[in-house]
Amino acid sequence: MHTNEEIMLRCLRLAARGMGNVSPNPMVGCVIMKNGEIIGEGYHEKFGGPHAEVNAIRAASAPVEGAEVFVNLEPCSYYGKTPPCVDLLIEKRVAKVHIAMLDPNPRVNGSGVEKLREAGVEVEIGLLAEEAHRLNEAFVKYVSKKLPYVTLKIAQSLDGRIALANGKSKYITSRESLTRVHALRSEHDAVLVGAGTIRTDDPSLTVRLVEGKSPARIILDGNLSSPLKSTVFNDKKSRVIVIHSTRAGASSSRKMAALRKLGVELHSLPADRKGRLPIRSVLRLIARLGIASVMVEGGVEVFSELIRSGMADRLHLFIAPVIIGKGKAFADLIELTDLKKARRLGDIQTAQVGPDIMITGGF
Ligand code: AOF
Ligand code: ZN
Repeated sequence: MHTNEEIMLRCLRLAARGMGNVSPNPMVGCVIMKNGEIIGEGYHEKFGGPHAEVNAIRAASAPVEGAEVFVNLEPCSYYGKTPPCVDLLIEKRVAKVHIAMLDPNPRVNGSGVEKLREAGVEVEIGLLAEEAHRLNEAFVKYVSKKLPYVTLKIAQSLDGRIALANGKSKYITSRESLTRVHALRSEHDAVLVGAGTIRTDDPSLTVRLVEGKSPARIILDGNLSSPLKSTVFNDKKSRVIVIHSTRAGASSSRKMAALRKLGVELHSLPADRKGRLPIRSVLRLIARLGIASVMVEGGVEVFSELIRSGMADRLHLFIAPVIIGKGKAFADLIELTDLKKARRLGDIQTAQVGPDIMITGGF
């Protein structure tokens, strides 16, 4: 026999198989039970493809009439790229639906449950709600705030440096950490760096050490100063997006044409008084591009600004057992006079990765 919790856990496991392929849609898994047996299961496999409920019903080995359906997100109630799952569940005359969490998508948000109940289908909400929220944290933020979920990935020395004073930082952490970073990249829709990181590191920002798709690469380059020969502009491994200031756009038409020819997407924003791209507008723009999660990989300016503005959601800090001496710390541009105002993280986890320590925390 399976407990309801075990079955919902199975939904979450199935859902997670869609990681990297469904965003900006949620990861959803569905299990159908009849007489204490699993008669069908499925998950949302691909963005734009059938929803979890549809796949589970299609896979069912027996009629689903009178069955109990488990799904980690409220079934949808509107015509998107696919017809409403709620209609299908009603038409198939299922008896009961167990939902881990309501769909924060304003087009659903409770109306799926309402429609099911009106049609006489029993609904239970809240089983493993916390786990379900965590799995779809990026989707929840994206759909309810129209902002991407922001993860900071930082590699530093034992003495807290992400680079030498001259900017050199390749490589502070181990190959094992780098492999972990590639896995994290593949779980995000995009990676983001400032133009300084492009100039000093010339990173590729792709996924090479693990299986998985390379995320879009976003470069914050207010002045359009990144060299045309930079690796990101030339390797054609994934979408490249440059965000620059409106003013730079007006005076750099040759460079912009050259970048476009390389397949780079260009977007502009008005800079602030100090000539910087306002981070909130940057994130809004990223969300408008359909990107629900971004992993930020440098440098000091971007990290400091995201932390200061409270726009970062999660931190993955890799600490290598190496001492560098004079150099840069990731939040060097933050200056406080009151310790009470310092950003303290919660939900801390630690792990050893090869010779390095990985600390994960929530802002
Ligand atoms: C999914 N997969 O298994 C469920 C979703 O454009 P559509 O038709 O794919 O609809 C996307 C919305 O459907 C999504 O934002 C979410 O609110 C809801 N549920 N979506 O991609 C699923 N159950
Ligand atoms: Zn649906």
